[in-house]
Amino acid sequence: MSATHFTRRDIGKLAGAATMAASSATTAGAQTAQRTDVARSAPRRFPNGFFWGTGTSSYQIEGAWNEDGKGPSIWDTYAHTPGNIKNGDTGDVANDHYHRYKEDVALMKNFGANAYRFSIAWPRIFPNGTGQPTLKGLDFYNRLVDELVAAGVAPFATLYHWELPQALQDKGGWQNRDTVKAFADYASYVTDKLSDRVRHFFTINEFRTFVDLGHQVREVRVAGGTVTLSGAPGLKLTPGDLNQVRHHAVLAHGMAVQAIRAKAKVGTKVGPAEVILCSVPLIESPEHIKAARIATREANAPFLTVMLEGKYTDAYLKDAGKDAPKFTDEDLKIIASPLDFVGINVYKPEAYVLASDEAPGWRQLPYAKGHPMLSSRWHTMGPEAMYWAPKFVQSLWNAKEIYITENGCATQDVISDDGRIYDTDRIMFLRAYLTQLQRAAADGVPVKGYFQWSTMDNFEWTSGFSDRFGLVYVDFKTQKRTPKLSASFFRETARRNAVA
Ligand code: PNW
Repeated sequence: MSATHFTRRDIGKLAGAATMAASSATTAGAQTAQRTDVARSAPRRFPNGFFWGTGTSSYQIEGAWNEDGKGPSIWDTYAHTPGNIKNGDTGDVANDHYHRYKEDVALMKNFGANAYRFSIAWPRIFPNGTGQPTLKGLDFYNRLVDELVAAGVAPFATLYHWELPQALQDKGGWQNRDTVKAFADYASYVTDKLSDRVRHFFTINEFRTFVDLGHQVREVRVAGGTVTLSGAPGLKLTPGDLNQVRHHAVLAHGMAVQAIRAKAKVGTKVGPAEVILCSVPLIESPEHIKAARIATREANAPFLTVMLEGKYTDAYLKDAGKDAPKFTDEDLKIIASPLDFVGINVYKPEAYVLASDEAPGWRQLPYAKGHPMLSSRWHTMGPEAMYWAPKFVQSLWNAKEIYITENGCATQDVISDDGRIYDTDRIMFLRAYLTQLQRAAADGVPVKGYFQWSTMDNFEWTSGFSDRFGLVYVDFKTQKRTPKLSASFFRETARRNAVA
């Protein structure tokens, strides 16, 4: 069988799903008949009630960058500045999701998702960051949420996926403590309007990424070396100023948690969605596991650790010295406001580590030159992170509920002669990571849901449209959406509530 000679039925057999198309007419009986063999092999099941979702963010898909009274964000400014984004791409139109959200919700329903993580663009609601809201901006999210609920897809909303209103950046952005209060006010307004239908709110997405990439640069270890990453607003602050921005970001999270609790309908849950820097023990023996756990706690000191412990670690403050953030005890109490869940984005290990006799007690290993990479230049393969990250969140901080708020990879998808996209690399990636997540769940780690990144190809920040993360292929010239083979894999996994 060559790749170009698959029939629809072959695909169904391969992926264990009837087909990925909405128009599929395969009967339930035929599906069961095909599946008896799979069910008896390793079931790799997830807990009952598990959420199977995909994720996106507003700037990456919505387009309509200046419609219906929306104010500019720092990403509009950054992407409009020549030289910042690969191929000069921008999110001005992106996936045109602002106008095509109904079609996109239908896609999610077709690939069997029962949850969707999206973000709300702050300057769509408050064009200047504070003051008068625009009702048309809010209305878009009202319609989106209604559409999701009608489709049986639970909405999970992120309040900040990096779109600071430019008007606030002009007043110092996250360097200015007033931004913290402005964020809490915006969170309060949105909760009041949406929490009758949105039961899960994420405060801020990837503190580490927007703070460090946007206000300095970040070096990431990859196979054979390191790469440097950057982002909006494109500043290069001193270490002391950077630490203060980090502090303001977690303070904004804490104040938003309190604002959401004050306004939310009964049963609304709230937590962060942070990209955890997870050290993975290269060898799974007690000494190396312990070293990796301590390393993970320290690496996350300015973000998850302070949110969950209510203090900066001694090592973080000592290392920072005179550059440590300025804060009060009251700040720390706010930052550590009790959470309903911890959301973590897991793409790769921060590093593989081994225990060491020398301080600080562990050694980060360089990635081997030939270590497998995914298409993004920062993306090293490391499925074990999907076991150890939730495991450490439980053992370090005793989290009651854990969500995997992002996991996925970019691929260099091509449309085959038969019109399909055979993203075998994405399926390999997802299966490897999900197998590790299931291992954590089987250990009793309280994972409640998993959000694949991303629902569809979209604007991948400084990489523009060149890194394709979707379960659904998007032709950005025509806006045509085509589910990839991985959408069938996702659908079968969600249907079975087990790794397919
Ligand atoms: C996340 N890294 O960014 C963001 O939350 C998404 O908006 C983005 O599209 C997605 O992951 C894919 O990049 C990351 O260097 C940026 O490890 C950098 C890293 C991880 C995630």
